[in-house]
Amino acid sequence: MATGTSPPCYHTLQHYSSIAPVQTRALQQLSNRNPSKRIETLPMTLANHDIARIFREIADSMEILGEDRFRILAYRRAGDAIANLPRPLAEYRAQQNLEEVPGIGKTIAEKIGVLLDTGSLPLHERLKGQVPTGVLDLLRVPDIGPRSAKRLHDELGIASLDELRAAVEAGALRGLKGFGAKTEQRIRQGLDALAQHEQRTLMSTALVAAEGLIAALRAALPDMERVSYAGSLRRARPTIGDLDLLAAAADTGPVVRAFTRLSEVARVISAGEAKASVVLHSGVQADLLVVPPAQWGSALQHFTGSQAHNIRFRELALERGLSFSERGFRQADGNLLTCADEAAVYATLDLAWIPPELREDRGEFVAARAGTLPHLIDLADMRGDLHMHSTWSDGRATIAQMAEAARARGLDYIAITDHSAYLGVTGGVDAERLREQAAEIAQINAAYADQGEVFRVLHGVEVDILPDGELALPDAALAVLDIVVASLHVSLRQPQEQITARLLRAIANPHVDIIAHPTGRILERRAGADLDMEAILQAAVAHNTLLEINSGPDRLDLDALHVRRALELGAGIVINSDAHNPDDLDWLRYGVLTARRGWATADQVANTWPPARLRSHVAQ
Ligand code: DGT
Ligand code: CA
Ligand code: CA
Ligand code: ZN
Repeated sequence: MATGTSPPCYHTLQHYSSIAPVQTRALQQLSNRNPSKRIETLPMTLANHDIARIFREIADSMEILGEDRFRILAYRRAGDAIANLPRPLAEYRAQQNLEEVPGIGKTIAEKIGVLLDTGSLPLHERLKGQVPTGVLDLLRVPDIGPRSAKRLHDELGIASLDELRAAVEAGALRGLKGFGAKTEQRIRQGLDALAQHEQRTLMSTALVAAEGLIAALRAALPDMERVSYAGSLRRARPTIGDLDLLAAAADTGPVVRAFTRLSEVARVISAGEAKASVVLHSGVQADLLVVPPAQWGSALQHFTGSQAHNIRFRELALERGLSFSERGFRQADGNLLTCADEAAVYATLDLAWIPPELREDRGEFVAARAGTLPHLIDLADMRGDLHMHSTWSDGRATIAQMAEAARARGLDYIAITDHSAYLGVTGGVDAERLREQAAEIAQINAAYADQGEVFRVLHGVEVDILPDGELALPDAALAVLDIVVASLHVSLRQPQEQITARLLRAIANPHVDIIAHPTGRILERRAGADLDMEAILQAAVAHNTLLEINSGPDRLDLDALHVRRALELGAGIVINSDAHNPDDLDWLRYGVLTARRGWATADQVANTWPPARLRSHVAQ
């Protein structure tokens, strides 16, 4: 028996007769026949994601038209800021704090007002006349920027994705100066990827949205017994398709109604007595299911998934003559065994409770039965953050500010790792500036020591791995640093053999301690480099080089599968924020979730270690 502590599942008093499900279905059909009663009607204001899209279209159009860079940047920033807001824009305006949102200034705030009041914006309408929507669509192809889009339109008359596809098939692109066979091939691949692409939301966006919804629901319904997110978000997938929320209440209707009335909700797709589907202002779809408290455990297990995990789980149940559904275990005699708690669901099949991050049918059942599930790392285990930037390169805060923010978050140490000068990043560091930076860091550490603080700042760098595998700083400059983080930023599309050799060379450099965001992927936008990962992971073990899980919400690189393989081979992992301002330090939680999905324990992650152990490891 793998667990003994969780409460057992209970027989319900109710016996399910064979016709009960039919009755339920009939009732549902009845209620579906009259949907207008169930669907809430909301005033037709633009949702945040509509307004974000309008600003982004303005930026894209202006870029195609070659307008002022700073204006373009302002609209693009506003679009990004609005897309990530937790609350509807109308609320910010009502509270007169629109302009306090970073990325929204006076002009943008006025334009938001016009959009909220009238549903459109003269500037946007005018630009639509100058740049057809189909030309803006061209920018969705990964390798097409504004300049190429403009040329495709002006020189070949292409004004839609379909026309682009036809031009590619006809070989018409090769007539354009600078558009070779290679470019054509990449555009073809981009079009294919776009055709099968399903829009997914970053885990960070979904998590913030889910937490907001849950807090709002709790506030609206103090009597509600339990509420949680489930689905791919609970399993910590890097991106999620839709948000699944589960609540437990004896009376389900009021929970559904409170949910559809939350201010985060832009549109109600459907709403019944126990479930609802809505679209949030962020554009994310959210499903809510409300169950009786006695069924909480089985429902949470079901809606957490994954589908592969659930299928396997149900097979294991059937082996014992139990048929499992979100309501509980049905015995051969028709009795239903309900489970109020998820641990009881697993315990019924002699399995230890399986952390959601592991529920992908990748060996978790064997481990749960044998009692060998890993004790997964937690955010609270993190003691340091070994990759972040300051105003010495492209960061927004000083070293002292980053240090204080990290200390306030409970960390014991950080490494400041500004970019090497090579990237062309504002004020990157060279050997000379590194010496000046060392003096500033020494002062900050001396001040902490004087105050009796344990907190320390390590001195590092994020050095570029040049296209030939050479590093952008000489060994002598690296040798005096506490931590050297090396990363690929340019020429990510080299062929596998070349880019693998390039990274292997960096891993083998004795001064390099950490490889940052090893594959360089950007979620939903750019695939990682074509690396021979097995060779990379083995080299990391051989050279004692740590591999980073970059916690940037659009990176999460290494991904969970590579983390798991790295740990199997015995490689060391670090989880870093790559923060460019103090708030980004909070990203560590996404990195920790990714590590958990990769079956990582705290001890396998080097920045959970005390500083002395870390120092001796990187000194090897
Ligand atoms: P997503 O939304 O695409 O990121 O992925 P999930 O895993 O959140 O999938 P979703 O939202 O379609 O469904 C949530 C969970 O509900 C899923 O992980 C398992 C369960 N589920 C949904 N449909 C089925 C099904 O047809 N069979 C089984 N066994 N489980 C299902
Ligand atoms: Ca989902
Ligand atoms: Ca769903
Ligand atoms: Zn960085």
